[in-house]
Amino acid sequence: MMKIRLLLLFFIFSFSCLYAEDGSKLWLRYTPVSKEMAKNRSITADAKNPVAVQAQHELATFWKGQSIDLKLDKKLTHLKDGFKITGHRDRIKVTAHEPAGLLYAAYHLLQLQETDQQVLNLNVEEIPSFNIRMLNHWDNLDRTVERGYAGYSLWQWDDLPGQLSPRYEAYARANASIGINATVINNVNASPQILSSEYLLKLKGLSDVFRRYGIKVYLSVNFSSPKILGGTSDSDPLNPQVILWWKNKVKEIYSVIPDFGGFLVKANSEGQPGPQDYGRTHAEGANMLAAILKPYQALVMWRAFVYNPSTEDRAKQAYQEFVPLDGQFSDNVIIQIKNGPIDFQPREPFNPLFGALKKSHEMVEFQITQEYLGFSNHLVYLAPLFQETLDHDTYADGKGSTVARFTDGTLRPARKTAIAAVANIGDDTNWTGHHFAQANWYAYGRLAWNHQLASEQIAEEWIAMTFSKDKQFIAAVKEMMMTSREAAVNYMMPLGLHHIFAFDHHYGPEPWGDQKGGRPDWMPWYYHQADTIGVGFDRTARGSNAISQYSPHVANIYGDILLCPDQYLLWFHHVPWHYTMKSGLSLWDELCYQYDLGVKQVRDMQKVWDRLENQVDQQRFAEVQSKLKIQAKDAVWWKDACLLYFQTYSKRPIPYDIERPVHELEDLKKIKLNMKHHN
Ligand code: BDP
Repeated sequence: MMKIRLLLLFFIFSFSCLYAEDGSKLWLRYTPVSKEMAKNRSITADAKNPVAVQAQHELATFWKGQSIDLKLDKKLTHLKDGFKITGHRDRIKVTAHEPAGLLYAAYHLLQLQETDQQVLNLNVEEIPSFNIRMLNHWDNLDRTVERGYAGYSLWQWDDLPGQLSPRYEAYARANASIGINATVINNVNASPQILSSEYLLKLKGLSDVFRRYGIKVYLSVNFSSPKILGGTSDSDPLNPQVILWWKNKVKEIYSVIPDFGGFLVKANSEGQPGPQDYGRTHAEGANMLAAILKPYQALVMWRAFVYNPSTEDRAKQAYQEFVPLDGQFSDNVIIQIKNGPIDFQPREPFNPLFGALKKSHEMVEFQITQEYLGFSNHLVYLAPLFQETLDHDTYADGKGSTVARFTDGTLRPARKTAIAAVANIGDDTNWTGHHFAQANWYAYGRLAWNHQLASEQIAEEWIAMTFSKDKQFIAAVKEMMMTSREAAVNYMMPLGLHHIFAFDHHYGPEPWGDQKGGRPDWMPWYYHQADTIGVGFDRTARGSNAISQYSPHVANIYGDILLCPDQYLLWFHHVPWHYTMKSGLSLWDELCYQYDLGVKQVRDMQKVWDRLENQVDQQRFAEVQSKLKIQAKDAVWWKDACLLYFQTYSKRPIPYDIERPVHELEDLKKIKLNMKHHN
């Protein structure tokens, strides 16, 4: 009896081990076809290119249908690196213009298979929305990751190029499976060292792996590299010695990485060097590099994230610096613009630079890593945030001038269109710290491929491939994901509040924050402007007039307190506590209910997840469950901190039908987390 029991236990144990999941496979949990099945199939490719071979290999290993023919057709230029798939499950023809298109088609087919979709009469044509679909890693050479919450950097510089971690290929494959075709591997606060000959050889090791998956490597460069690395007298972009140094450096890069993509530059921003150090403009700096890269068909992504403490409203500065330069940038420069005018807040209106630049190429930069969204502790599904920005109508060229259409080549023809996002990837086993943060990497890739996809659909695909194909399971998890971003906005910064985070590390609330000697534009009070009359930043004509940077149609709506949507109210207006909101409540009461709603929404997320316990493997279930507990506690922390603090100004009671605060304001003010961020 005892023996049988032991045996039984052993079986159960090995069974659960077999199915134990640690998240390392991401959404790529395909199971290989049996040897038997593999024998009777034909998966052919007429191209010998390594990317095409990879496509063939993926299908040969995982596709459960009969025959697939992969073909390149040089005439089909309109496809770009997209693809065409025709036929039915057992006889499929894939055509592409680029080898990468064949690979994307392979993953498309596998996605259909893995999500149980009909593969009967296929007639699919997919053309990507943007030419360059890019990840930005903020990885330092010492393997710390700026704003990274998933362990150390994936790039093991000490071992490169001799030793290649298997994760490089897994990373490239995951990216290719969602259409990402470009990666900036180092921090925008760039070390000049990355351009040393030693590091370029290490980089070659990475780029050789990535190339097989259709991914090009780009670098963030430090504008002072010529002086620091090359010993020139300065790094003035008009100094012939400096230009010569860059020329030689670029030549060297191409001698080791023939398909190198180009440079990303953070210049004259947050203390980084740049052309302004020498009295030159952003355009002069960008164009110098662009001219050198042009013969190689390469690009300069020049960031518009600039601000300094002297401006009266940080939200205005990028526009003020860049609009006067419009028309001066070379055609292989793309201005890389953060989605909102401040900095990756839980919710921001769109950046007014979109559309305002009439003659320059522009691209969106999102942040997948959750610097301002609870790090990898909070479940926040970001597809709705990405979509909100892309679908925003700027009205800059009349109705329908969405951010997506300004950047995808529709309204502003561009040599190359692009989109970027700051990665949330590190060397954690599950890649992203939180199992659900994988969905944000996935969703970004899917939207970069097709910005018309709905967040719901992307969530469904991801859940089915990552967890379970069960319909009820998908519906429940999708609902949880879809509310998660609003929940975060509600418990952190509802109604247009922004940047009231704890200093420096940005985890948790600190609306009272006032660091001695700190820059005013890094202080929460600068952003919330709370006083005994009300709260919010007046950006109307009576205030900073940032509103004037938007097209008149948008400015009229946002600038009018009666028309401004609630979600941006305190972004654009300083509103009295007693002001009657659209709901009929006073601003103060509304604010209280919003915070309370955020807490409730997280509680509901916990309930949904706990109910699914039997449908998720044990490890991932438990890990997500414990993160949700942290999120629920943090939500209460946010609510109490913000309401108790703002109450010192509003002097009004917290409505009696909502949960009472469980903290004392004075205790919350004492919390100092030991989390320095790495620059
Ligand atoms: C801010 C981050 C900072 C980055 C900067 C940037 O706090 O660490 O260096 O953005 O985008 O959000 O350059």
